[in-house]
Amino acid sequence: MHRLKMSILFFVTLLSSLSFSFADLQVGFYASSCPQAESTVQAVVAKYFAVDPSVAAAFLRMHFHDCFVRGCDASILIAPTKKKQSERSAGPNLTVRGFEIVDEAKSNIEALCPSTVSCADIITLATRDAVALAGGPSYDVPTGRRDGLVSNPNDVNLPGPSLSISQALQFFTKKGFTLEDMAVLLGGHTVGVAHCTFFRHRLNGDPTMDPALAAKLRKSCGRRPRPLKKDPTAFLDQNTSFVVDNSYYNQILMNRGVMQIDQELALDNSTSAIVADLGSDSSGFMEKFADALVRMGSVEVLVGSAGEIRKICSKFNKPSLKS
Ligand code: HEM
Ligand SMILES: *[C@@H]1O[C@H](CO)[C@@H](O)[C@H](O)[C@H]1NC(C)=O
Ligand SMILES: *[C@@H]1O[C@H](CO)[C@@H](O)[C@H](O)[C@H]1NC(C)=O
Ligand SMILES: CC(=O)N[C@H]1CO[C@H](CO)[C@@H](O)[C@@H]1O
Repeated sequence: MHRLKMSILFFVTLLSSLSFSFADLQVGFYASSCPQAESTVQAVVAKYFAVDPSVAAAFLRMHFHDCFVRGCDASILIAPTKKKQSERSAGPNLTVRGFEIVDEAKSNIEALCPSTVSCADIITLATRDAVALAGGPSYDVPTGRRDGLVSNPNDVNLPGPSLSISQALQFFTKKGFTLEDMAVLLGGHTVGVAHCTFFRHRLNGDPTMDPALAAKLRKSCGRRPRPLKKDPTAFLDQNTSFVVDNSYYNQILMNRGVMQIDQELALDNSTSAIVADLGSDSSGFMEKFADALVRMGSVEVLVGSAGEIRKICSKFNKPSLKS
């Protein structure tokens, strides 16, 4: 009797580990279970993009923050409640945006195929679509992610804007990325904005910033530091601020990086040659950026029967097991 139970247990364990290893991410994962999944996300992203092209920046940053904390599991989408904090309560998440776009895509998809398409895949697809709309590469992205059951502000450990290249690199190597990958992914700063609080210390006599840019940013940031909600912002790529292109690299080569990490990328001996290459090779950048985004979207994903498919992206289906 006991042996029978043991062997059933063994068999069940074997089965579930097999199904885990087979159920990897794949392009077109929803082709039969929810054929309209990808087009539904695309339509919602396009609708928002038409009004505000900064959605490309919103999704690139959301995707990065999701994938670099507990893997790409939509843990970033969980709304904090009075009783319980979540990743969104953590400092670096304060200015992540685009939540309402994910919610709209999710509710449209739920109406077509309930409990089938994960929120983690919606972030990934929306990022892909927004990047293409903003002039960046068009690429296939594998899907099949599951949504996580944990979202804890204490897990949020993301690189800060004033780190050195070697300090920042530690965050990327932990997730399986090389120095060149990091340089390519930082190309995400080709769109979007930063609040003055993240670069204000560079505006008075930092010799690595173009004095004309410093003067411009001093003017727009004002003299006094402001709370984040009222803090002015500046474009990270001062040349083509809404376009996913390689102009970020040419800007930082001209000392026109806004945050310290951006300028460091051009100045550090370990990355300056990579930056020069990316700046002079537009199609090379497009290809490498797409490839790096696909790999970023595969970091520590949940697949198979792990996690769940959330019905509402900002809430767990069932109470989470851990906090
Ligand atoms: C060392 C790595 C990185 C650091 C230190 C960093 C830091 C920052 C900081 C401080 C901001 C400004 C946030 C604000 O003021 O609201 C920002 C914005 C942004 N980051 Fe990064 N980031 C890094 C890597 C990445 C990566 C890998 C991506 C995506 C591929 C990315 C995409 C963006 C985008 C698009 C924005 C603009 C967001 C917006 O306009 O709302 N970043 N980043
Ligand atoms: C600025 O953008 C234009 C494209 O609009 C590009 O041709 C040019 O090389 C860019 N300049 C720099 C310095 O990035
Ligand atoms: C970079 O290399 C140059 C010489 O090739 C050297 O003078 C400089 O100190 C190096 N900088 C850093 C930060 O290692
Ligand atoms: C976008 C978002 O949910 N931001 C939250 C970040 O954390 C602060 C503090 O807990 C909340 O007030 C914000 O709503």
